[in-house]
Amino acid sequence: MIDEGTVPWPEDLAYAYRTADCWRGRPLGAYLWDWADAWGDHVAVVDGDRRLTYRELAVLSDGLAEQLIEHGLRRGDSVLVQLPNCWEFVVVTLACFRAGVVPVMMLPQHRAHELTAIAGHVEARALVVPDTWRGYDHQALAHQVAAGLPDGAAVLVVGADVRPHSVDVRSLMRCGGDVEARRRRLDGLAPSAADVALFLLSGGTTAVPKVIARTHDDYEYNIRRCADVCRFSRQTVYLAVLPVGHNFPLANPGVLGTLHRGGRVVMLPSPRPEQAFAAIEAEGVTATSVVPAVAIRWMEAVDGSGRDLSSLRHIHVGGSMLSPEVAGAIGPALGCELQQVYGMAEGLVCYTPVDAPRSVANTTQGRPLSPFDELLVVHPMTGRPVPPGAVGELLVRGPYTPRGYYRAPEQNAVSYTPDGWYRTGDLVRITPRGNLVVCGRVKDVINRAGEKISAAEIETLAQDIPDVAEAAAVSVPDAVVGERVCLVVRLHPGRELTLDRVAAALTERGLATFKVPERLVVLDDLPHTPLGKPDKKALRLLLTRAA
Ligand code: AMP
Ligand code: DBH
Repeated sequence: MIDEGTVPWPEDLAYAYRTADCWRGRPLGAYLWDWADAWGDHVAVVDGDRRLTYRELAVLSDGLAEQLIEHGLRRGDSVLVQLPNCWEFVVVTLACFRAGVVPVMMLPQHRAHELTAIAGHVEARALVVPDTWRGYDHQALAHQVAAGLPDGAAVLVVGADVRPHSVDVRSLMRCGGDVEARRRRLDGLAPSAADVALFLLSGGTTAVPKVIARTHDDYEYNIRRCADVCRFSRQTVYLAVLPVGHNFPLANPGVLGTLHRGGRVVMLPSPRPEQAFAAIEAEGVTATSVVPAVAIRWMEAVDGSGRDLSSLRHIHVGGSMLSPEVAGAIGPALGCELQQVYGMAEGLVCYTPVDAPRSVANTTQGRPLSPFDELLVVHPMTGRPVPPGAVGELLVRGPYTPRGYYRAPEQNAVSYTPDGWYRTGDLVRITPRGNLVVCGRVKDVINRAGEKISAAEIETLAQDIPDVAEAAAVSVPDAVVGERVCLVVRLHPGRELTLDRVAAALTERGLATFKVPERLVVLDDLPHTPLGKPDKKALRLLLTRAA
């Protein structure tokens, strides 16, 4: 069932990817029982006191998969999954893969603005949420979002407080019955490997986050290659501290890469050093992935933490710019090897290899996962290739980089070239030895601690504040989170505005908190480009001078 909203790879390339053993033609759910058959009694997932073996994981996931079908979900239907890092996330995701239901990976920080837009875009049939999380009533929000959908949607809840009209996810998993018979039934209903396995969100550059459709075939290849490059094995104990709705901790190699190799996944809902260090010590964690902001926090907290981190062998750091100085300090401070990662939910992932010389690990973002990845560095204005080693915008194609966003033909005309290259919006150069160095970007996003925030999304909402005549969202550098959102506005004559009012207005609209501007600058007039748009370059310069 190829969805009409996806952009397929050309037939000849799909054939080449299949014959080259990139695409293995098996849906992700099929691997669940491979793992259970091979490593049944081995612990697969740890979440606090809860420990699930591979067999338990398969049984619970199959139970939930069948119950999702019982509840009317069909192959190809999509389900918003908004859970913190917890064992239920793993079961829900694998159950979806088994049933051919497509999970849409949301973040716990998302609110009405994001949930409503995405649920509408993918025509979600259900939402999976915690009852409450960090003091926020997700269940109530999920019902509100579901009620706004033309056909409604089921609200599936993880937690103790499951209210009337909600469905208890944990009880669905434990539906009893004959495990073997159910396994065969689900095998018979399995999706095709060319189907969409999951939807990822792009940090994006548009007023609403973009949706990326990843197929079973392409995602499994991505997971497998990441696990190879990072040498994941049965001995791997992986700590998931970044929100697992992100591609990076989910699959690069992350949670799914660990399971694919028979290792053990430790789910932790926060990257705070105290909790993370305690988990590393208690579980003998060997690998984890973090954004630079988290790595910096960990380095600051490691002395005097009193924790034994000696099991930690590899730390994968990516998601935003990492200076060579900070990179060089991470390994010695945490007593492990740094691997830099440059990746994107749109596909391409680069890693510095295990055992790379320091010069490579500390100053580059590594090389692509696959020999079939095609990279082109072009002049951002002319689109023509730059000379070898020069800086330009990175374009990419390959076996795990889809050819377009989901149901977004107009955006695709901008973000993809006619011959299928994805325009990353990142400025890179490629070293003589083939390693990539990220040098900046041309896209209009703000990268706050690895979370990408679309300037257009903030501007669209800010423009609706009655006092605002014109708004521009720009990044301001920050020592801790890398960049913060600064809103620059021109007001209608005689009006006033404060940062608190901006924050209140955008929060009221249901914008995720991490996107809310942390600085406000009011100007009499905004500088403009010749095309009449706010001149972001000039604004950033103005802000750095004023700082
Ligand atoms: P997304 O498209 O939302 O998945 O975000 C991917 C983007 O994150 C990339 O296009 C880069 O802009 C940024 N990014 C990821 N890894 C790195 C890195 N190691 N250094 C700099 N930027 C990065
Ligand atoms: O930032 C990202 O989106 C990212 C970073 C590292 C990513 O998607 C990935 C690795 O796969």
